[in-house]
Amino acid sequence: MYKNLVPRVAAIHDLSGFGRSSLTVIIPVLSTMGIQVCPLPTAVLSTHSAFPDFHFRDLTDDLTPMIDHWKRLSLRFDAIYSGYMGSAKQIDIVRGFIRDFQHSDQLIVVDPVLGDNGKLYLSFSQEMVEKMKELVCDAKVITPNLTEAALLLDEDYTENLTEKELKDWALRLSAFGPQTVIITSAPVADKRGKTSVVAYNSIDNRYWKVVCDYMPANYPGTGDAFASVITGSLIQGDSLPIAIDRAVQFISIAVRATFGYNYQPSEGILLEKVLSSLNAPVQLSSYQLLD
Ligand code: PXL
Repeated sequence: MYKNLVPRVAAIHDLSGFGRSSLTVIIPVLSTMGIQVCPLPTAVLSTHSAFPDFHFRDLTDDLTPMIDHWKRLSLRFDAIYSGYMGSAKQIDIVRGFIRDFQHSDQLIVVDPVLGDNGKLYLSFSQEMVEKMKELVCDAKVITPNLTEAALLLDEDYTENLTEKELKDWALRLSAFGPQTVIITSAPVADKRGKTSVVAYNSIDNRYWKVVCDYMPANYPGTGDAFASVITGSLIQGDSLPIAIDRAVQFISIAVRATFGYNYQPSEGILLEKVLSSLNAPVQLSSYQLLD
């Protein structure tokens, strides 16, 4: 069996022309981390869906012929990484892709992109939530934010969750199938101005937490950057807590590089200014092992 000279990822996400989200974030992050990205675009949009009047081209009918071509080429992927889906129907196609291209030692990351701040994204309905519940079953790693975790678990969205409840949500999500669950935008009880990432690994039954400062600005695409750093870091062989630490540090640096400007948050974090920090050694690691 041949080995890829550079680790290779199949990236199943949309391409939004403006606003720094999805593939326009995923490709530079993973390329900077030394990973080849092969996009399988689920949709093409003029901008991400937070801008009014965006143009949307669903590529559901193009996925199967593109996948069939990759099969004829016998492509081998070290990781499969999915995110924003163009339609609920695509999820069966993506599940078929995972079945057909799966091999041992392969990383399968599903970022169950559905919503944020307690709300579904504009382009989605409950049907997408139900199909996403199926897709997460095929993943080894999932990276929901708090809103997506609530939607997948049929829980009401609340920011009043204790650490014990967050651990319970992560455990219940891993019962869908993934070995590793990473919940972002997790509240930190009694600490206003802080946010956290809580993770669970069912292989060793350990929970991890990384806390960082909360910045009062909403930049679309930060979830894509976060999940991309997690994917790149795990491909590079990092442990789960180090992968989370690297992703949190990268987002923190990117948000700080952006926040001081008088700038439209809908244009996304100023990724281009901070990409090179991905190649710096991990600075001060701050993860905690939870009881
Ligand atoms: O960042 C997630 C995302 C991806 N793709 C599109 C989006 C969003 C979030 O708004 O609109 C098209």
